[in-house]
Amino acid sequence: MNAPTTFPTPTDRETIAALFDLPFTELVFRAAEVHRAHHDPARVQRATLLSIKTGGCAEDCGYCSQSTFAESGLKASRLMDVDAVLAAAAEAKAAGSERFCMGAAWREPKDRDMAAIEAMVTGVKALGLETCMTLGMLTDEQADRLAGAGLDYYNHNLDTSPEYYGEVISTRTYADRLETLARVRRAGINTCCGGIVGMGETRADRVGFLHALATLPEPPESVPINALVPVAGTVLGDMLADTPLAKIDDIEFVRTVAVARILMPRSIVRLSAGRESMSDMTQALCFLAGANSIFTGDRLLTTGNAGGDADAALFARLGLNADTIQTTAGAAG
Ligand code: SAM
Ligand code: DTB
Ligand code: SF4
Repeated sequence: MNAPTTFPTPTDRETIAALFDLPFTELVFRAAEVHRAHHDPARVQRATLLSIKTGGCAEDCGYCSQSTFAESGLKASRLMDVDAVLAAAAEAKAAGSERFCMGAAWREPKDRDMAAIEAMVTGVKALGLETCMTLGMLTDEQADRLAGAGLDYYNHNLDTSPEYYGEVISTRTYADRLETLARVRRAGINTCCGGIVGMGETRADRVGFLHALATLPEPPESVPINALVPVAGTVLGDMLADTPLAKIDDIEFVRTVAVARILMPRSIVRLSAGRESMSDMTQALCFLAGANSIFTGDRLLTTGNAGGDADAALFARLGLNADTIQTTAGAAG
């Protein structure tokens, strides 16, 4: 048997573009090799999302149902009570989830909300779950407070390439995003940073997006790859309905996951939003190409998700997370 071939991890756009251009089977094969060298290929982490503050957001992200610029009909609500959040987390834990991700539709948190946010972090951790928060831009002081509460991960996405960003969002810049990511890092919190494909970006933008992630001062520990969930009343959701924008091709989506895996070998790559409209086979290809986390449960933040029963059936069908199965896994981490 031949020893696995190793390829250096590329950090320039040309080499990353060349990876995307590989024959599909060769690209997935290389990604699977990288995956096996660093992770157990038969284990997929389950994370659960909760929208702790929904709607009424001042940002104009063209994909988002929660922006005040969208006409999605979503009713804005206030920050949830700590007890209600902890009850939802306990349910997620009982359903087998490992990480609990709390999302707020804020441009940035207000200092008056920070005490409740800290209580959510400590309470969810006490249940034995990993904690993740996504609250928008942070000051240094807010990042330190989250770290002090014991927050494990902060999600803050770059979303797309620096070149395409302005086509999707005008109320903040790529540099703003990078600044918050640096604050999170400096505070000692793990970063969860990824983006969305299928927003009308080109292959070159997907190259630029993954290049930006992989060349951060330190690669993100978690990399969510979302497929656009079209929401009526949002700029991008309406473009998809009126067909100037086509749904991302499944093969191109798997290629994106595979390149992310190759560029960030040790990170958790999460097959995030968009699974509801993906076949089991496409999801299986994503797992083969190195995705090793999903959002489970029947809701994401405001849109539907495949749900616990569907996920249990998928995992059983694919033999994932069956503790009895021995694999040729490398050490995780
Ligand atoms: N307000 C915070 C922020 O934007 O950083 C946190 C919540 S926001 C909803 C978290 C992420 O969800 C966004 O960065 C985006 O990548 C993703 N997202 C939002 N709407 C989406 C959609 N319709 N389809 C796919 N991903 C979406
Ligand atoms: C991420 O990258 N995907 C999650 C999480 N981070 C917070 C959010 C997906 C949201 C999908 C649209 C919705 O349900 O509103
Ligand atoms: Fe607000 Fe986040 Fe939605 Fe953008 S993605 S509109 S920042 S909730």
